[in-house]
Amino acid sequence: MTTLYNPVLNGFHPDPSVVRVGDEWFLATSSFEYLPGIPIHRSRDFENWELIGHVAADPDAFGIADVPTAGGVWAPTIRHRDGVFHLVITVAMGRGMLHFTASDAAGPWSEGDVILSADGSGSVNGIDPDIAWGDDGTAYITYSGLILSGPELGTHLGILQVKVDLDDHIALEEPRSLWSGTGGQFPEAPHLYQVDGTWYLMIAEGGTERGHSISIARGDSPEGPFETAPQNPLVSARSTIRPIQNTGHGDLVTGPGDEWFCIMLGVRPRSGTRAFSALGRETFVTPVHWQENGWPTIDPVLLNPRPGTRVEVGFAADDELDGEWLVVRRTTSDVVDLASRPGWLTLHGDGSTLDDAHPNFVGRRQEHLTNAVTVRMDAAAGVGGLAVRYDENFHVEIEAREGAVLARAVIGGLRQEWTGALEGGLIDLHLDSVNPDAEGGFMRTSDIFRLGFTPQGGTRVELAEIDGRFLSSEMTESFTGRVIGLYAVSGDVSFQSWIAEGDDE
Ligand code: 6LW
Repeated sequence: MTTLYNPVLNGFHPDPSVVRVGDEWFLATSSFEYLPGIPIHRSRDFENWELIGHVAADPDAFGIADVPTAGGVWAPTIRHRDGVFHLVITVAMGRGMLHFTASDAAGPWSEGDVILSADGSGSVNGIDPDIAWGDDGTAYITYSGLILSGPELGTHLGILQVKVDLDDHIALEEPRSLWSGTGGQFPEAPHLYQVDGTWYLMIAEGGTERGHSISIARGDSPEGPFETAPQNPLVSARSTIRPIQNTGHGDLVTGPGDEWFCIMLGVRPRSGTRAFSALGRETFVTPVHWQENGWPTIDPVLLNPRPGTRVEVGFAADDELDGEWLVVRRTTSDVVDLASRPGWLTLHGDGSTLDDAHPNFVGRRQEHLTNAVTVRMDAAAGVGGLAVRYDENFHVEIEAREGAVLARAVIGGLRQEWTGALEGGLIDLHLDSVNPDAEGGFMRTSDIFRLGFTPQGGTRVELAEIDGRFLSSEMTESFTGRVIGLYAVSGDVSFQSWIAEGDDE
């Protein structure tokens, strides 16, 4: 019996798409400004998932070297046909709508071809592309695009479709409008399925926040017309106090026993008022049931977090960092140096800071609501530290230099700093995310950051406590989630170890 852990993927893994190939399942999620981009997870039991690779590691593959926050690599669809994996995405404010292929989902993937509009003038203009093939082999791209309507609706998002030539990567027609849901804002994330000869079009509507939902329609052709299901929406947490909110953006798949499931995104806001989601949008799963009337129902998502984790990393010269480490709009090799000081990870500061678009920063998704990270750093030759980043405008860090330690909170345009004295350069830095409820207070927040340091041979010094709510999905404009990592501002800053312990208490 498959255990359905929820989240399926902890930490920011939004806009999930899943495909089954025999007795293996492959999950692709959005990655925005981070690289390597579009993580691919594989499962052989639909319960345990492992990161097996990424679609691309170079910012030029997506066109995100200078992409603004909230732009970048948006929602993928992953499918498999005749031995080939197909993945389509839109890089918002980047290369546009792209089509990647691979014979192995772990990679290597192709370089990505722009799907051109019918007049060849540039990318098909839309987001959340789905790829599906008709019985005659016609390839369809179904996506969310701008529809110009009359004075009442003006310009709004709707579900569009084009037939495409996947050899020349060009649309074979002008976009056609399909069913666009039940009237919710932002119809998006369309996926087409043929089940027992009937075509189903499933979409998200309501927007990716608290109004998010999943709706479905069906017809005899992949081109429609589609009739709406009587029981839409199939999924929504809106107006509930469910612990998993914003549920939507789903993809259907069969599990090990050929039963059906829906993989989707959601958030886990913490605090009595279900207020702030520190980790961003994560991936969840729930059972689907097909009724006699040919319509599916989808169960509410039930929270069932995996056990806590302890990640311990030593930086050996002959190792590469594993794929969980992320950099911002750069390649990892451009930021990380594991060679010049064997046993240490060295970052070479160039004056850029966490306020900038290209920081010298390498980090890992925060995957648990309660978290404690400790790193050993040599601050003798530079300025750097340990940070939790949401984006350039929302980050919290503890920073060291010869003789001094500083905690800093950057929240929108506001900055606050706390300073401490340090003898010598070798230091342990601590950045904890503490459950506020465990501290006895009923607080309308996600967590409390606790920043401190331990000088070599000394005892831990607490430097600052900072309300965590401002680094959450609800407070920032970013579509990502928290990433905790190492950074350098100037000089050569070396780190010897990384220990991160977390659970979902
Ligand atoms: C994604 C779309 C969305 O493409 O946000 O709010 C975009 N809805 O479905 C990025 O996650």
